Amino acid sequence: MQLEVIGVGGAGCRIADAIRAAEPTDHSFLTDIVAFDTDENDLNRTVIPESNRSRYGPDNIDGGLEGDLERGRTVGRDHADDLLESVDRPTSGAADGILVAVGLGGATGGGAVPALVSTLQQRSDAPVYVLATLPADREFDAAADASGGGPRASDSIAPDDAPPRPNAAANAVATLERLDGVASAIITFDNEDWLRPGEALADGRDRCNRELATRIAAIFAGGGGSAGSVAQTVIDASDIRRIAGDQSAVITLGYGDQTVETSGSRFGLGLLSAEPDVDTSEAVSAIETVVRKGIRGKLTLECDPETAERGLLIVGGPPAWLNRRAIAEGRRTLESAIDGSGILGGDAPRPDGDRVFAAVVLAGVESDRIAELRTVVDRADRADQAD
Ligand SMILES: Nc1nc2c(ncn2[C@@H]2O[C@H](COP(=O)(O)OP(=O)(O)OP(=O)(O)O)[C@@H](O)[C@H]2O)c(=O)[nH]1
Ligand SMILES: [Mg+2]
Repeated sequence: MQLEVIGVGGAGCRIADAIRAAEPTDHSFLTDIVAFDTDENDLNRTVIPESNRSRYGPDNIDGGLEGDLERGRTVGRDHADDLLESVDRPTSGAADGILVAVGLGGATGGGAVPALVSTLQQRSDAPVYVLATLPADREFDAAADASGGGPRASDSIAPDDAPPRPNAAANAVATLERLDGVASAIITFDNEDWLRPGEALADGRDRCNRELATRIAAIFAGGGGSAGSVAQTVIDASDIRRIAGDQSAVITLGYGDQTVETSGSRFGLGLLSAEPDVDTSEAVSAIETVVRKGIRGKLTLECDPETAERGLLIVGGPPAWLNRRAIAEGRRTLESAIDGSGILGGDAPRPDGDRVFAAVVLAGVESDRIAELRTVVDRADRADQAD
């Protein structure tokens, strides 16, 4: 399918950059990529062309809106309409989906995205998906330590490190609530789970963004229309729409891949043969492995796959490796892993690829992590009232 990507705030713009870098060379799927931020420095660090970037909001702000979500909402509401006109979006009409990327926890992205998504929904028939990161505990815990008289969090933070964000959990929960009923679906990525123990966000975020972008490309690049090879079962924009729904379902993504031999026949005839000589049992085993990883491995938001209402499986890779029976079996594996009713499966040939992959979409999941963030916020509210 054809996807427009809009990044808002520091995280959103960096994630938009990463998605652009992850676009397969043999399979373009992106229309326009645009970036919006109140923070000029962050915006200038993106590789998105200048004509596709827009700085907005009050002048003379250094470092964004520093976590003040109410301010972010006001600024976002004031600019939501103009922002879309302030950048070049020449091919946006060709998009059959829009993905708005944002880090929940800050003020700029979290403040603006509900208004922006609502504007986009009014202006376009295409679904508007939100791609949202959830904050890691260390962001708000470090801030709490600092205000509690212990070692100041800022003492241990390098100059280019992300600032502590005392409001991150509260902002994330509030923005998620505002997106409910506005976003077509909310694809989530939990920084807490993906950052390594003790790792600062600034050190781990590029790796996290690459992981996330790989999954987004695997799902949205789909299987149809590739130069070399067309999928047997193409997953198109309406399939993704069916699985994602239009009721702001929480979505988590799974992924597994394995590098495979693509140099042609192992007997040295590769240069002469167009199709590499792939052993069926090797192909079946590669697909089984990546499907298992995709369903049972690490998800972008941890949850029990059984809670999912709908699921999608895309198996991709060099065409000679895409064994039909193994892909059909993978679909049945997904079907038995989730409790819901809607399952779709397809393949995505990547003639230039060197790996077999499985990308999994689980939609309508129940997440302990989101419940946990709500509890953190409730506890903080109660403590405030007691003071
Ligand atoms: N995965 C990932 N998460 C990030 C990244 N940068 C920030 N985050 C997360 O996103 C949240 C919001 O941070 P930003 O996107 O920098 O905030 P903002 O929208 O620019 O808002 P303000 O800076 O407060 O005006 C943070 O609390 C982090 O949890 C990133 O590059 N990757
Ligand atoms: Mg910022």
